[in-house]
Amino acid sequence: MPFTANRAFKRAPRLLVSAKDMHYVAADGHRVLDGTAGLWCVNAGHARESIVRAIAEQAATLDYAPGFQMGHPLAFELARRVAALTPDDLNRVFFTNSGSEAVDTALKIALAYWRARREPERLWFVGRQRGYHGVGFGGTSVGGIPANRRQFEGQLLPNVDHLPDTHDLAHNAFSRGQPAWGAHLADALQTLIASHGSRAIAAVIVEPMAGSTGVLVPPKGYLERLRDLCDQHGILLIFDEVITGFGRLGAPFAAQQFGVTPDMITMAKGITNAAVPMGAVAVRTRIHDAIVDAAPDGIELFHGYTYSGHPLACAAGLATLDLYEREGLFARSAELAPYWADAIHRLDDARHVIDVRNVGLVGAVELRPRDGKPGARAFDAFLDCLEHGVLVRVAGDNIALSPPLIVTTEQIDEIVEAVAQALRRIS
Ligand code: PXG
Repeated sequence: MPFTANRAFKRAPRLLVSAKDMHYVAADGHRVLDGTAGLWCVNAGHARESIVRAIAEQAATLDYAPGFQMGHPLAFELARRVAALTPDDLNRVFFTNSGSEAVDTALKIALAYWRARREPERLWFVGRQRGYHGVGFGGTSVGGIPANRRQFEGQLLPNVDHLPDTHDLAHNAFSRGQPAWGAHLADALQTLIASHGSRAIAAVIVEPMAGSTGVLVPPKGYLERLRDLCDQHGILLIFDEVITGFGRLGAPFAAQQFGVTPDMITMAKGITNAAVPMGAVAVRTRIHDAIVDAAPDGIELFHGYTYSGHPLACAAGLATLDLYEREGLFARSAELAPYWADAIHRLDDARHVIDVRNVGLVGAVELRPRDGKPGARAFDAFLDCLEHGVLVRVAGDNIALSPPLIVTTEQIDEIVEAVAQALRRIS
C-alpha cells in the first residue's frame, strides 16, 4: 500500500466502502465526515451526480482514444477550460495521469525549453526543503522530504539544490493566514545563483503553500521575491498546485490568490474532483512556442503517456469544472475562509498544540511530539477522530485539515470539535 505501514494496517485495516457529498461510510457501517477532501482532492464533495453521469456516458461513447498522433475533442475542450482558469498566458496544457507525472513533465519541459533556447547548460533544478512533488524520480529529487529520498539515495537526479523551508515556530507560530516573517528566506536563491553561475539554473519549483508536510503558508512577500529573482536571472518558476489548485485557497489557483504568476503550474487532484485520475501542466504560451518552433519537422516533445487526456478523465474534468462554476465553489471557499480561520484557531490553546495555521480552506494543528516518537501523537489523534466519525490527515506531528469546498459552517464546527475532543483524550 502507498505510504502505509503495511504490517500495522493488515493487523487493523481501515476500509471505506462508499461516499456521498461530505461523508464516507466505513466497512463497519459508521459515517465519517470528510475533513480532508479524500487526499486534498474531492473539492466538490463525493459521488456528485453530474460527474458520475458524465463518466458513465463517456465510457459508453468513447472509452479510449489513442493520444499519440491521434486525438479526441474533449481533451482540447478541457485544455481550453483549464487555460481559462489559469492566470495570465499560461494557456498551453499537457495532460498526465497524476500529480507526480505532472511534476516530471514540467521538469522535462523546462529542460526542453532551455535546449530550444540554446542554453542547454541550464540544467539545475531548485526545490525546497519540506517540498513534496510526488514520487517520480524528478519529483523525488526536487522534493525535500528526507524520508522519501533515503531509500533511493545515490540514484536521484544530479544537479538539484534546495531552498530552506519557511516554517519557523520561533517567528511565525499561530499566524492567521500568511506569516509576516520569512520573505527573506527566498534570498537563498540568490546564494545558489551566485554559486552555480547565473545561467546554470533551469527552473525553481515550489508549492505556493506546502501541503503534505503540514500546511506551510508562504510568508508575506516570499513568493514575490522568488518571482523577482527568477525574472532577474531568466529562471523558470514552477508552482506545484496539485493541492492548491481548483479553489482550495479561494481563487482558482494559489497563483491568483497570492498575486504571483509562475511560468508553469502543475495540477491534478481537483481537476477531476478525483473521480478519474488526471494531472496536467499549464505553461506560458511562449514556452510552448519556443519548444515547438525550434524543433525540426516531426515530434517536438518526446514525452507523453498512453492515458494522456484519457476520455473518461476529460469527461470527469469537464463535468467537474462545470460543477465548480454552477455552484460557485471557489467563491464559496473564499467566503468560508474567515469562518474557517476563527474555528480552527479555537484550537490555539488546546492541549499538546504548539501551532495552528490556516489559509483558504486549509488548516494545520501542530502538536508537540512525544519524546523519541515523532508523529505518534498526531497519529493517535487521527485514529481518535476517525473512531468518532471525522476524517483528518496526519503529516508528521501535524493534523492537516482541508474539507471539500461544499462544507457547511456546522460541519466545520464538527471537524474542529472532533480534533478538540481527540486532543483531550489522547496522551
Ligand atoms: N505535488 C504535490 C504538491 C502534491 O501534493 C503530488 C505532487 C503528487 O501527486 P500524485 O497524484 O502523483 O499523488 C502531490 C500529492 C498528503 C498527501 O496526505 C498528499 C499528496 C498525495 C497523497 C497524500 O499530504 N499530494
